[in-house]
Amino acid sequence: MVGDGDRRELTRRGDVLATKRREYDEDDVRVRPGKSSRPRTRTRPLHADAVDGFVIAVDRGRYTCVLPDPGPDAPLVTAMRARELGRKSVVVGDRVSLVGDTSGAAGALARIVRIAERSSVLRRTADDDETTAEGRLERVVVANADQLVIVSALADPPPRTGFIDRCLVAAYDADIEPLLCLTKADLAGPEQVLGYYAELELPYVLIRPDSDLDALRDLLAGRVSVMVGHSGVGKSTLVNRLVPDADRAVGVVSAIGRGRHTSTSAVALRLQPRPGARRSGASGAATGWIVDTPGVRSFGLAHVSANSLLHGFPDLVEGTVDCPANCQHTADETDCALDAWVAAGKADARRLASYRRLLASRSGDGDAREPDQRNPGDPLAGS
Ligand SMILES: Nc1nc2c(ncn2[C@@H]2O[C@H](COP(=O)(O)OP(=O)(O)O)[C@@H](O)[C@H]2O)c(=O)[nH]1
Ligand SMILES: [Mg+2]
Ligand SMILES: [Zn+2]
Repeated sequence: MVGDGDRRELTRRGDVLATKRREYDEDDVRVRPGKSSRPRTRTRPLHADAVDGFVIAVDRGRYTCVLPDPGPDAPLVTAMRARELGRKSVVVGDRVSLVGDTSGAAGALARIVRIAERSSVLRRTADDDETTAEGRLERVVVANADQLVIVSALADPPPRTGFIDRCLVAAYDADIEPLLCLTKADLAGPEQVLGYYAELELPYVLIRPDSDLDALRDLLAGRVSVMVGHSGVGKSTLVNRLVPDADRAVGVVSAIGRGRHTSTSAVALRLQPRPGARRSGASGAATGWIVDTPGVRSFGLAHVSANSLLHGFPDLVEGTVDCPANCQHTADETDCALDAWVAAGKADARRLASYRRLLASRSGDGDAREPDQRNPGDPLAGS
């Protein structure tokens, strides 16, 4: 179930209804009338002195922020929410305005007074992370991501195209570019997975223990990338190779966040431009960010319409032009044109099956069963 509260920042484009709740800004904040006879001001000062921050970690009401382009050793600023934010949530990836003590000195606490409009929003599934207060409250995992890095091993554990399909739908729906990152290429070839996606122009990289990561680094440079993948596929190994001091970075975040770093919370890690890579921007540094989402198993699609789900299946889109009006494209729709489309060899039957599995799972959003029980017939198909 996705409650109203979960939808408050949901905006979608195109054919999908925008359900954005009215956004509050500081002009809305009523200052309580004081005892003085001063005329009542309806607005607060606009915090002209506020500085920009980028939220890299969230832990129990404390937000770790970096100031723009401060270099690798710049202090991290710890902030709390200002009251005028109202019920607006702050998540990793948010670009915020900070006032107060932004020195980053020990014990210093700044306040977040504004959240910039988000260019994208990724939500986790309803069943993820009900163990922490933040997890129960907020289903937005990351804001402003440019790229979703879908990490899948080619073996051990075997690739699950159902999971990849779900991620692709979430990425296209959120207007985030997908990148398929196939790990353990030393153990198995990518032919089967790539064959399944042959009709899609899906960018991918192959990772093996001895491969240099230049191609991946170039794709990550200057962007905010979110990494997602099942346990055991090699995410931590990859992060540690990309960001050799990742553990230290997380440690710093944890110390500032007043406690243990919870393994379920997302953390943004700064990527250094690789030596020799072309540099961009006035600052000369094409800094990228990789967001690790350890507790996120998958992304929620409950809010995605049947037609928007199709964005993850561009090979099927053309097959729906002969569908009756309001066709839900499910297996129960006797006149759905997708069956004929597949029968005519225009698309892979496994793709239609995967699309329909997503359609079905979306109603409950978050099938609690193991992938193997869900898709007994097709070893590639689990989600
Ligand atoms: N053969 C092989 N093993 C890998 C590769 N990447 C990671 N592993 C191993 O896979 C296991 C799981 O890796 P880990 O990074 O912890 O996965 P995570 O759960 O996604 O963070 C570890 O034993 C790694 O050493 C790879 O490219 N090739
Ligand atoms: Mg790991
Ligand atoms: Zn149809």
